[in-house]
Amino acid sequence: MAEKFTIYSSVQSQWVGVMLLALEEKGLKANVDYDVKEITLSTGDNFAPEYIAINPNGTVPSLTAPSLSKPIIESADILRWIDSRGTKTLVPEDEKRSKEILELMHSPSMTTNLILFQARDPAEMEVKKKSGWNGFLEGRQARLEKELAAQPEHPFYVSKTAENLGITSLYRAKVGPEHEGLYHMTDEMYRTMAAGLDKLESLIALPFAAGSRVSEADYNTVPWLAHAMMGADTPVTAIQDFGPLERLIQKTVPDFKIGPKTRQWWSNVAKTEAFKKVYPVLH
Ligand SMILES: N[C@@H](CCC(=O)N[C@@H](CS)C(=O)NCC(=O)O)C(=O)O
Repeated sequence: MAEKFTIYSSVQSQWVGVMLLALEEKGLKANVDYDVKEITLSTGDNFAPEYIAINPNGTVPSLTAPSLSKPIIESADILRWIDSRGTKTLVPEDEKRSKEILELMHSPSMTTNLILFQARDPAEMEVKKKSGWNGFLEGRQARLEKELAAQPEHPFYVSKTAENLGITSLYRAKVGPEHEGLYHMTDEMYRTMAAGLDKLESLIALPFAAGSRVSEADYNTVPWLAHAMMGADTPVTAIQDFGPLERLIQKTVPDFKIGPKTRQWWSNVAKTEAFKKVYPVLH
């Protein structure tokens, strides 16, 4: 029997979805094939010194196994490691196309944090301040300040605490002129996201992202889109409803549409068993 491994997962995470889709695809079972450690992002468990020792980026997912000399800390690499147990099934037919899709979906300029935390005008900012994301940012900030107090010179805590405070302080402040910079930056970022989704439309092969069968190209893209749709307040069971995400982006790019290939691809991939197991609802 293959060795048992450990996954560091979070129900609050987008990129954990890549790993979960791979586990379902391979038919691996929690507690039998692997142990699960749940990391609560809203209380900054990912910033605990013990977790930073596993993943110096303080992100989820991570995977450890007795045969690995060090943890795997990138979702795309985790998928490949899981896929390499037994016969590989997630290798793309069109490697070049798949590489481009992975680079696009994982690029910092496509971050869905834009949708979750940022605002383009005072009305959006007021809504964000009243949303659950406020508590999420405060929970992280409290944890980061605690860890920084314990290790004041630690480069990770120094930079992460300052980074998180940048956005948290805008949530704390009365909505006013100091938010103007955020609005401008957010608008620009929505333009970039719209262009990225147009690029995805041009890259999708059909019926699946990189050819005739499901591959890593699909399972690195599904979590992005599911999380973006959730962040756009799509009803969580409305898996095929791109309306809320389109309207959100159209506020910056009026003629933006999720294209026909992307729609067809999403409909195809949503029929896979792994998708149905991991995404009974958008998250
Ligand atoms: N490139 C990494 C990104 C992982 C990542 O950013 N994960 C998010 C959750 S979806 C996270 O852990 N964020 C915590 C933080 O940034 O503090 C991957 O694909 O695994």
